[in-house]
Amino acid sequence: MMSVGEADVPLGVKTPDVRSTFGFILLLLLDVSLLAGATSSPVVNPCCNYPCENSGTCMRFGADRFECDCTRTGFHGENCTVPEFWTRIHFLLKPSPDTVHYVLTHFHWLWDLINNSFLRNILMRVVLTVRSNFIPSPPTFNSKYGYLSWESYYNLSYYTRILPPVPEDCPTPMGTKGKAVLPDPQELVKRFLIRKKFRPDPQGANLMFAFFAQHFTHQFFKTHHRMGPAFTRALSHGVDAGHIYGDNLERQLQLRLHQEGKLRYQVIDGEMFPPTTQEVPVAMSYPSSVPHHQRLALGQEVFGLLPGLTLYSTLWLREHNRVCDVLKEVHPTWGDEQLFQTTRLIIIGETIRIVVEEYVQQLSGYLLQLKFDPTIIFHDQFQYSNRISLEFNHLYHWHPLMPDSFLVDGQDITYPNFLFNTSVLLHFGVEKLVDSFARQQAGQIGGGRNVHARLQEVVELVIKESRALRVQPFNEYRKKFELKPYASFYEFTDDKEMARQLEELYGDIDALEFYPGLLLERTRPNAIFGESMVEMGAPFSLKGLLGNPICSPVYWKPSTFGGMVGFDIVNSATLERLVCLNSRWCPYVSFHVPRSKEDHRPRDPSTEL
Ligand code: ACD
Repeated sequence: MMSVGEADVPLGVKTPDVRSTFGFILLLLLDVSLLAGATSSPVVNPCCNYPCENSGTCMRFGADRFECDCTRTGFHGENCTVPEFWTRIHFLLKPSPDTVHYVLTHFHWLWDLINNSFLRNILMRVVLTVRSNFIPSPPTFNSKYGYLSWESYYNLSYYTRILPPVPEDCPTPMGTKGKAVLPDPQELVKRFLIRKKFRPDPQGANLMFAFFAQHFTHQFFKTHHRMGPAFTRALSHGVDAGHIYGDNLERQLQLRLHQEGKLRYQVIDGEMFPPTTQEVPVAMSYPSSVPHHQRLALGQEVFGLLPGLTLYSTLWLREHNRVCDVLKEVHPTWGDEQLFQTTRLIIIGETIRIVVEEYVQQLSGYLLQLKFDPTIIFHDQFQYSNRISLEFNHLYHWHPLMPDSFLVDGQDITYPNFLFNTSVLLHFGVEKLVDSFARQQAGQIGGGRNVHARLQEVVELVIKESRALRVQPFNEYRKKFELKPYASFYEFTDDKEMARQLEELYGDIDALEFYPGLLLERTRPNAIFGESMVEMGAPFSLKGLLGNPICSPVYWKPSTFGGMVGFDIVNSATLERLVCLNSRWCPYVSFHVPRSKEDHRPRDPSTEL
C-alpha cells in the first residue's frame, strides 16, 4: 500500500512549491482524505436493492439507512415480509395465475353452464375488482417524482408510474444487480426480437384485431415527443375518443361540421370518407410524397400511416354521423352542440363495450363470456378515474402483431406500398378491406423473434426510452403484480440458447428489463403471450375501461345517452354492427380469423346484416 507521502497527486490538485508547515499539513490532510476515498467503498443508496417487499415503500434515512413503510400492505417487518393473519389466509387460498388461466381456458361444458347463469356476473365482478385493485388510485409517481408529491398527482402532462424510477445514484442501471452497462438495444432487438419466420397468433387474432389495437390505444398513448418520453398529449388519460375528435378543442372544432352534431366528411362515389387536409386543415403527419388530395384529415395526427387505421377512422366517422341522425330524429329541438356531445358519449360507450366483450375476449382466450355492465361493480369500492402509466404504454408495444405483407382482395401489398397509402382505402372500399383484414392472421405477440424488420427502430426506441426514464427491472414488476420473480433465465424462457445469451448480456435475471421481459417470456400453451403480459396488462386495461366516467353510477343511465334510443346503441354495440351499419354490404367481420365453414364462405355485396 502507498504511504501518504508517496500518493500520486490527482489531476487538478496543484502541488505547493514551498512546503510550509501550513501547506504541509494541508497536503497531508488532502492526501489522507484522497487515500481514504480510494480504499473505502462508496455508500450505496439502500433503496437501490429494492429492499421493501409486497409494495412497501422504501425511504432512505441518512446515507446508508432505509425504512420500509408497510402501511396497508397486509405485511409488516423490516422488509414488509411478515404477513398479517388475513394476508396469510388470502395467499393460502389464492390459486396461482396459471391455474386460474387454465380453468378459464378449458372445460367448455362448465363455462356453457356458467355463462348462462348468475355466476357469469359474479365472476365478472371478481375479474373487474381484483384486477383494478392492482392499480393505485389516485395515481402515485411519475418519471420525475419517485415519491408522492402534489406535482405528480396534479400534473396531467406526465404519464404516471406504477413503480418509481430506479434511483439516480445506484451502482448499476437496474439498481444493484446486473452489469454496469446494459446490452446494446440494437443487438438485443436484432438477436431476440426481429422475426426470422412469421409466427401466427395461436389464438387466431386477425388484422382487424391488430389495427383495432393500434387505432384504439392511440387515443391514450400519445407521447409528447417535443416535451420528452415522460409526457403525454392525451390529457384525459383514458377512453375519450380523442383519436376521432382530436386531443384538443381547436382540432375538434375544425373537424366538426357544426350542423346536426356531425363531423365533416367528403363523399366519394356516394360514400362517406374523412375530408382531406385541404378541406379541413388540421396538422397531420404525411410525408411530402403523399399528394394533398390524398391526405385525409383525422382525429389522430398519425393515422394516415396505415390503411387499417384510416379504415377504422372512416367507420367511426360514419358511425358518429349515423348516431347524430338517430338522435336528431328523437330530439328535433336539440342543437348542434348537444347532438355532438351526446353522440360522443355514445361513441365512447360503444367503444368500451366492443373492447370488453370482443377485443379483450379475443385476447384472453377465456371461455368465460366477458360482460360490459358497469352496474356489476356499483356496490364495490371503485374510483371512477384513471391515469395512463408509462409502463402500460411500454407493455402495449405489440409490434409482433404486424404481418410480413398485407393481403387485400387477393393482392399482396408490401410495406412500402401500404404505408401512408390512403388510396388503398379509397380503391378497395371499407367492405373489401374489412373482409381481407379479418381473414389475415396477426402475429403471436410473446415468445420473441416475431417483429417485422421494418419495425426494428420503434422497438429499439421503447428500450432506449425505458432506460432514459430508469424503468425498474422486470422482476420488480412481477413482484408488484403478485407474481413470483423468476429465479433464472432458464425458468423465464424454454429457449435454452436465448436464456444463455440473455444471461451473458444481462448478467443477472434481476437485471432483465421490463419490455424485453414481457416480449421474451415463454408464452402460455397455445396463447398469444406469456403470464406477465396478462397479469400486468389486465389491471391497467380493466381499471382504464371501467374507470371511465360513463361507467359511474352518476353517468350510467339512459338520459346521458339521449334516452333509451342512445342507451340501446351503447348496449347493443358490436364490431359487426359498427361495420355493417356503416357499409354497403356486410363482409366477414370479427377479431379472429374464420373458424367455421360459414365464416370461410366468401361474402358478397348481397350479404345483409
Ligand atoms: C382478465 C381479462 C383478460 C385480460 C387479458 C389480457 C390482458 C392483456 C393486456 C391488455 C389487454 C387489453 C387492453 C384493452 C383495453 C385497454 C383499455 C385501456 C383504457 C385506458 O383476465 O382480467
